[in-house]
Amino acid sequence: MSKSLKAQSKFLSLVLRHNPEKIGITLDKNGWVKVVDLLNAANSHGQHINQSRLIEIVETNDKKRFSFSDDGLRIRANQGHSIKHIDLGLESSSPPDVLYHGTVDRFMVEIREDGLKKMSRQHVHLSADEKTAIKVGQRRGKPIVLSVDAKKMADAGYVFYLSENGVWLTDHVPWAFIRDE
Ligand code: HQG
Repeated sequence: MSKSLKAQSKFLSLVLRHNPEKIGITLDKNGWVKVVDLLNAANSHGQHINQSRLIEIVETNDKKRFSFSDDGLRIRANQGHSIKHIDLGLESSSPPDVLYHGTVDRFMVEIREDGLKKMSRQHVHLSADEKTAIKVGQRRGKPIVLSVDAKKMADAGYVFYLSENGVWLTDHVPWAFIRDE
């Protein structure tokens, strides 16, 4: 991704996941905003994005963070929201036996006590492959990869969702279901 595509993608993450008020837009309860409203608001706040540029950002995004609605008129972030009222309307899904979470040592004392919490986001984020978890942990320092007994959790009644872009989401992972060896 070129630098400005990356910068524009970060801008989209900010307004579509965390802070739409920054540019004076509101998201509907499922996280959608009209493309035309987003583009107008972005351009009046110094982000020069037109329709074809927006399509380029969505299509080239390394983690497929955004989706257009089927009719192409609306856009939303696929996961990662911190805004509380957003319901992505995801169906629950049966997870694989093991899912992974990347973190760093400085959180481990609390994680051992409380398990994985969603912190400021709407869900705990997990991945089906270790490589992704390493990258997620690396954002904060030397990565630690935790293995989560997802199948056991599901059997015990915990609910999992799979986002449009392949991220596994759940509300809380108690320490009893985590292995850190
Ligand atoms: C940690 C990025 C203390 C948790 C990534 C993490 C991901 C605890 C941090 C997505 C804790 C929360 C999400 C507890 C968990 N006590 N710390 N009990 N439980 N933590 O950013 O998973 O590029 O909200 O380990 O790639 O790091 O934005 O979650 O370190 O997919 O699309 O608290 O964000 O994707 O941090 O990252 P985050 P995350 P995007």
